[in-house]
Amino acid sequence: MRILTAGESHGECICAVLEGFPKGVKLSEDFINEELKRRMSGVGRGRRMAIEEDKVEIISGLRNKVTLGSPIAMLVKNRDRKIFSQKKDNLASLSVPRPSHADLAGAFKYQESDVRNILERSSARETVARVCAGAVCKQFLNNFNIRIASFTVSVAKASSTRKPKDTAEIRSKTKSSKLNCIDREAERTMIAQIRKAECDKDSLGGIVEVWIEGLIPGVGSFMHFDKRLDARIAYYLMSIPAIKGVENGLGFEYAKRKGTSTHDAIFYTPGRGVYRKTNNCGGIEGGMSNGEVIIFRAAMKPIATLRKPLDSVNLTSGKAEKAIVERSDTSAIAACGVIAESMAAIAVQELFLDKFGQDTLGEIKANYQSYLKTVKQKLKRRK
Ligand code: EPS
Repeated sequence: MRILTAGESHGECICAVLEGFPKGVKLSEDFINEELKRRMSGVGRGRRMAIEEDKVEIISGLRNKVTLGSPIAMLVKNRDRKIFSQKKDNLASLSVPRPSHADLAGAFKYQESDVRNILERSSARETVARVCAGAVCKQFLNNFNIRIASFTVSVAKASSTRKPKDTAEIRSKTKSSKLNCIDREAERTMIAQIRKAECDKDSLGGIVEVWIEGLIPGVGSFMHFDKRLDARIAYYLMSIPAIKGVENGLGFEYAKRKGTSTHDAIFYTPGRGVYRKTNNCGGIEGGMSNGEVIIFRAAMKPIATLRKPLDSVNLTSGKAEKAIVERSDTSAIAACGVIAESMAAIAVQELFLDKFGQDTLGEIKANYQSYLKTVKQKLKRRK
């Protein structure tokens, strides 16, 4: 399966194409729209979200709501479209790059002095396409009872230590949250921090946690580096704009511990089969799912655009100036969780298809069932 996205922040639309998506999967457009709505919400989002009404149009790959195996193309129209018409757009040139944005490196790379030509594509608006693709993959994974959920762990220094039991708890608790949070008390502090940052014309980052539940052991592979499940998920999470760190399981904390007290010991009873009492490695060993819940964290830096801009340089005149001030978010942490879920869904589906086949859902289900039998037989033999 391959995924491509296209579109500029203020172009006609944002698009996603999924090639190699299996035939026979029933897709709900409503579900994709619910996911898009989740991406738009959350305290700290900017005025653009009040303009847009992100709704997907599926323009190929389906017949009677069921996938054909042909490329699935989706588009979401931008209401705030200004560029890419045949007419001259009258958008002012932007010559002073924002520190921490793609502006300066992009201007070097594409030999530009107008960073408008860089920021249109580097804008996090592109994540609309990823959420569409992720929502399609989630619906495929649903056939195998694989559930994906996320929650906000922290905003700046305000953090929650609450651990959920499972994805069902994450879903039910985050549903009514304004910040994709499972901890109401911590959420209040997080919201207060965002409100303060808004007043201070500042921006904030945070940490999100993603849970993937129900994946059977053996998805991903140690046979080659690019087939490792942890590597694939980390790569895709790292590709989300503003992400600066990714952890699996205990992550960086693991490095401080001793092996004897931290590795997840293996137990067996005839009733339960093989099981673990801990999940410090976050559901992945040797680049493969081990049957435990898969847990990742992603750290988002503060949004690059500041209403109290930092020092920069005018690329046309070479003179010192304050960076450009564009409309932006104060915090996009709630959206980040939804996007992280989407990227995790894409990564998991890719390696799931590597193991169980690509063409039709029926074939993949048959392969899955026969593999499941061998896993169960192995457990029985140990009785
Ligand atoms: C975003 C749309 C953008 C920004 C934000 C996310 O819209 P506009 O630039 O018109 O305000 O609000 O993008 C960025 C933070 C960025 O750095 O580009 C969206 O749809 O998520």
